[in-house]
Amino acid sequence: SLGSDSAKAERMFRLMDGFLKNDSISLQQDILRHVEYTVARSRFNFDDFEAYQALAHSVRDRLIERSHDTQLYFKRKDPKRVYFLSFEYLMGRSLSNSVINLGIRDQYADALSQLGFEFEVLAEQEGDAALGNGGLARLSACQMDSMATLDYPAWGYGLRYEYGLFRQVILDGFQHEQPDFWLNFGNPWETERVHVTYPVKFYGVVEEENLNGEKCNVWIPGEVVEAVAYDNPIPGYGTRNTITLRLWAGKPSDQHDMEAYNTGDYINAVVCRQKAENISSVLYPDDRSFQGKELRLKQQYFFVSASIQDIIRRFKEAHSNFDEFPEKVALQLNDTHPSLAIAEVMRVLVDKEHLGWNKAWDIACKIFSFTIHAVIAEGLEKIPVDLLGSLLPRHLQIIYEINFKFVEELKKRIGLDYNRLSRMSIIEEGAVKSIRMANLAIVCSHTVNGVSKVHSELLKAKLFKDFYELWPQKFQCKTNGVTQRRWIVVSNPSLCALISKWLGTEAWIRDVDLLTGLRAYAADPDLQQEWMMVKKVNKMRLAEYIEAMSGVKVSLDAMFDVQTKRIHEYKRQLLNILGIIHRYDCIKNMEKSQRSKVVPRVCIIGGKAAPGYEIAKKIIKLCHAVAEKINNDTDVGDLLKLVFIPDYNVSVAELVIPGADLSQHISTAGHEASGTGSMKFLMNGCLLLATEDGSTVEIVEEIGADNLFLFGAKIHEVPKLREEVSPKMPLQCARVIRMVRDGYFGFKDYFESLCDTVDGGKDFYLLGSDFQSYLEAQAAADKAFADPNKWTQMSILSTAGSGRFSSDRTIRDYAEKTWGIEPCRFPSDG
Ligand code: OAK
Repeated sequence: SLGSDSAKAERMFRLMDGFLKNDSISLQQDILRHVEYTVARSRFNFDDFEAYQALAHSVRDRLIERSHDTQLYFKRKDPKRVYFLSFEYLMGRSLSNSVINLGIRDQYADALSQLGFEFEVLAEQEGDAALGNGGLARLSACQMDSMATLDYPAWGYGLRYEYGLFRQVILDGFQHEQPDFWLNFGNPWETERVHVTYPVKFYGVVEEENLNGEKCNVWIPGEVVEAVAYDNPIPGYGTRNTITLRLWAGKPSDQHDMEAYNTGDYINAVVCRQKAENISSVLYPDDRSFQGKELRLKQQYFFVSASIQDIIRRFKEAHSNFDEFPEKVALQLNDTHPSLAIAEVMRVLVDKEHLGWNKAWDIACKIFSFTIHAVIAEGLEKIPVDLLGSLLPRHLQIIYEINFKFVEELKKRIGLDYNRLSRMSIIEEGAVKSIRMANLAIVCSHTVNGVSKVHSELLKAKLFKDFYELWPQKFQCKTNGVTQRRWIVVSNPSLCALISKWLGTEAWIRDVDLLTGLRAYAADPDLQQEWMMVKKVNKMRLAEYIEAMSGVKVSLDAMFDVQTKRIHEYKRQLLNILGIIHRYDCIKNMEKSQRSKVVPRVCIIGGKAAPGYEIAKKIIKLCHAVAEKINNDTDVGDLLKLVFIPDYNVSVAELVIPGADLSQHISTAGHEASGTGSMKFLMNGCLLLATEDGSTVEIVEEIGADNLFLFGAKIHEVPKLREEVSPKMPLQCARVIRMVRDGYFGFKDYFESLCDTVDGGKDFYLLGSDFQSYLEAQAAADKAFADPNKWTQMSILSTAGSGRFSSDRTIRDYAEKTWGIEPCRFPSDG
């Protein structure tokens, strides 16, 4: 007999021969075993993709071991946990990142080469997990990596979209969207937890019932959908801790369907079951403009309800008294998208746990924190009351109740200032009565964070001024950061090795402040020489990719000037293109003898436009039309090339960023909440050409204004410039716009409305007034590039100053100042 539990465990451990081993033979055996039994191919005959699948499964086995250890350890220690609720995650590929964080990349590379495969080639087989749009979503992914690495007891929650962000296909220079059915070939990283499912209710009515003499609300739903958990392991670097990103998928609920079957309409009942899966089927591709769509609201509640049920179940496993809830649980709202969680927590505590309103509210106010990633009021989510009332009738009542109590309290504090009361109310009156999700989040959260210093100040001075005056202590700043594991170690192995060599340690991979140690060698000719070599190799890799994608051959001696990010008017890709036209025009009009003085450039632009964003799509087309003209002009040759990189995503970014000499972050001041792309370029020793917006202001503090190229109006100057009745259009800007209007690049009529945004009298994004200063910054960049040693020194100083922009710093700050959690490290270095 097996006897006691520990004897049982001991025997099982022996039967499995301990943990998986990481020597070369064991890894080879594991990979072949997965070829034969998981992928079900013969181990004598399998291709690169099948080899990748087998490899991924063998890595997954190791991740699962660690994630079991971590969860058991958390369970035993029962620390306060943070639950990170985000509607979007841009994870990209997982293979390289996982083996690097597990510390067994070289062992795998060796094992594969013994089998006749190359690690890098197999890693290329993996598709991106693109369950998000842009900055906010990639930030969530970076922060998960930091939470795991810093041993925080954290969980990520999100939605398992079957279709991620659309694939961008360019036809004749126009963007077309194609579905990204990323699960087509299976997803080796996830584990479906068939037993971790929760019913999620929708529609129906609320009835008052009498429970032991007390009135109580009972929600009788009209539809129930089951949420099933898919767990994705997130390994930390230099630790055994492996945390979990739990994504929910929709699944038909048997409970609800019984009735349909009983009515005899079998076929219809089966067809209806399919509807459940639709909830998690597709990611909305608009990253800013908000539309009050029912499916979107359904997605939000579905994800929130399943997550809250899961969190409460875990709490109840170890505790019976909800007074302890705030000591054990922190809930982080990543923007307003998950803020229905507030109403849901209240519903569960009041209607199901019968805690009473005041006690429930007291608990809710202690657990929620909220981070906002937007700058302008128009982008904030507003849910029409009618929509919410029909989909979630009980939640609407709860939000009304929260608002009623809040407004009553407010009246006591500020008196009957009706304008202010109506601005602060969670309910917006008007043609379409709606719920202001940001107001709901602020009222309940103990902390409201901005994502850069200037953004946090803007929130206090503008967007949430009224709330700041009421609750100044709630408002904090957590400047964004990115993970150096993904953005240097995985994507730029040569730079990684060079940094470790000169610092004499790899410790910077966990302790990124050590990068400042590079400052001492910034002028060292040997380091500079090696640094340039690394950049050259990365430029070569990028040049090959550009040629393969666009057929354009580019010179490695040229400055690679990159602007890759979502296409938005405020990000001003149009300013970049107008600047390129100006450069082209100058070269064309130059004496031939002068041309040798021109610093050659390869201008690279990439990014997706939201499918319904017409102006952004025109910017993409203009880029292609200009590229067509320039790249085929023999007068210009290698002095200027323009390429658009299609379908920009995380894995393309990993290739582009290390190969960039210069990158542009040129939003109209006051529009970019933070910007995180700039941080990735900075880490990779790329010089920035930027406006003083978002986190650039802090980058300047770190590396000094001499080490980047700043230009343009400052935040406080923008309102005044906008007020000018007819904005000044400098001659040079007017001239390039005229070229577009005159059809120099074709598509005359099509570009008309695009030109109007600049010279049509409004120029809201101030391209005209910033144009001159933009050209000056570009000229300064040319001048610096012409002196390779100077440039390389600036490049080294950029990397050396990038430590503050690691998500490790951001996450430590959140843990200490917002969530009140501590590391909980599995006691082994394994
Ligand atoms: C997406 C959807 C709704 C609201 C905001 C976003 C978003 O992606 N915002 C971006 O978040 C990044 C991370 O904080 C910031 O760096 C960007 O400036 C901001 O635009």
